[in-house]
Amino acid sequence: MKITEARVILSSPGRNFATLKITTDTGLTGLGDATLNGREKAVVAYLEEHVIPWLLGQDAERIEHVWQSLYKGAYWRRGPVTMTAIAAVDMALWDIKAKQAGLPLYQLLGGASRTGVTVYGHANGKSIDDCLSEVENYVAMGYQAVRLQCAIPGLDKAYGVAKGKLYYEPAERGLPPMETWSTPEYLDFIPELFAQARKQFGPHLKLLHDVHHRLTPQEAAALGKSLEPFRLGWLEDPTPADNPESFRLIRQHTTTPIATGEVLNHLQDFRVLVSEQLIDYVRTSVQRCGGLTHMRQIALFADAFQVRTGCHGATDLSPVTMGVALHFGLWVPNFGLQEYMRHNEETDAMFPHAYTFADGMLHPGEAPGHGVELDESMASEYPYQAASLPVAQLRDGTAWSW
Ligand code: EZ4
Ligand code: CO
Repeated sequence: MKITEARVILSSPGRNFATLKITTDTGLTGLGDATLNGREKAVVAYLEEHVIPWLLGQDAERIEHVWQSLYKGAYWRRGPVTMTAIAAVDMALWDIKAKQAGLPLYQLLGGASRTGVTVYGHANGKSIDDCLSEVENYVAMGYQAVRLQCAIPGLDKAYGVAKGKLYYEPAERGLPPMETWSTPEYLDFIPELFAQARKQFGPHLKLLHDVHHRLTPQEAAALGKSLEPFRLGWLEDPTPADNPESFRLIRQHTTTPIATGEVLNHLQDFRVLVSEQLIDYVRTSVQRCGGLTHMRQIALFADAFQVRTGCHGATDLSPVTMGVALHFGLWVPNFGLQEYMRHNEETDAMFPHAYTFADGMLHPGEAPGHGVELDESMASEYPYQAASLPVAQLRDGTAWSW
C-alpha cells in the first residue's frame, strides 16, 4: 500500500492545531497530530520540507520501518520538533493499518486490558472556595480524579487558572504574555488548598497538583513533605527534568507520588528517572514522543520498574492525539491515569470522534482506526493565528521556568 499524498492542515478553532493527513493508493486515509504548542510552524516546515517528500511512495504498512528511517535517517536525533513530526506520521500510519484490518486500534495492540481509561479533570479558581466548587462539579460529573490549581494570594496571575469553566488554555494570540512568579507565597499557600480539599472530599478522591517546573529540588522536597498528610495522587513536574538526577533529592525526602515528563520526548530522557524509580508516572504522550511506536517502548520499559503511565492530555493535544492515547491507554499493562482537558465545542465538532465519556472514564469506541476524523471544510473556516505560551519572571524581572 503506497503513500500517494500527505498534507498538513493548520486550523485554529479557538486554539491552533496542525493535523497531518496521509492518503494511500487504496484510498485509505489516516490522521496524525503535529501540534507543538506555540511552535506549530516549526513542525509544519519540518514535515513539508523534509518528511513528506520522502514519505511519498513509501509503503504505508511498514510503520516500524518508516519510524526508524525518519528517526535514524534525520541524523539529528530527538528533540520536540523532530519527535512531534515523527509522531504525526506514526499516528496516521497506525490509523491506516487499523482501518485496513477493520479493527479499532486497541485490538492491534493486544486488546483491552480494562473497561475504560480513567481520566482526570482540571479544577481551578481565583480562591480556594472557587477551586473547591469546581472540584464538586467534576465529582458530580463522575470524575474520580481532579487536578487542583489556584491563584496565589499576592500574585496577579497563576499558572492553571482558567478564564472559563471546563476549559483551560494557556496559549494566547500574539507574543508571549508575561506572568510574575514568587516561590515563597506559593509554598505557604498550597498546603492549605489541599488541607481544605481533603477535608471536604474525604479520603478517596484522587487529588493532583502541577508545579509546572517552578521549584528547585530542595523546595520540591519540602513541598512534597508538607503535602504528605493530604495524600496526593501525584505532584507533577516539581522541578525541571533537564537534569534527571535532581529528582533523587526529592525522592529521598518525600513519599508524595511524582509525575513528570510532558516535555520529554525519548526513552533516554526517562532512563534514569524510571530505572532508579525516582518517579511514579511518565507524562509524555503519543504526540510528544514519536507516536504510538515509541510511546509503547517507553511504557513497557517503565513497567519493568513499576512506573505507570500518566499521559499529558491538555487542550493543545488535539482530539486525534486523544483518540490514539485512549486506544493506547485501554491496552497498556501499566496504565495509571490519563489527563483530559476538554476541548471547546468548535474543536469537538471539527474533529468528529468515536471516543465517549462516562463515569470518569473515556472509551476510544469501536470505529476502525483511531476513530477521529477531521472536517476539512470546517477547518478552513478557522485559519491559523500565531499564539504563544506565557513567559514567567520573578518580581525583579529574572526569567523563570513557566
Ligand atoms: O502547560 O499543555 O499538565 N498540563 C500542563 C499544560 C501545559 C500545556 C503546554 O502546552 O502542564 O497545561
Ligand atoms: Co503539566
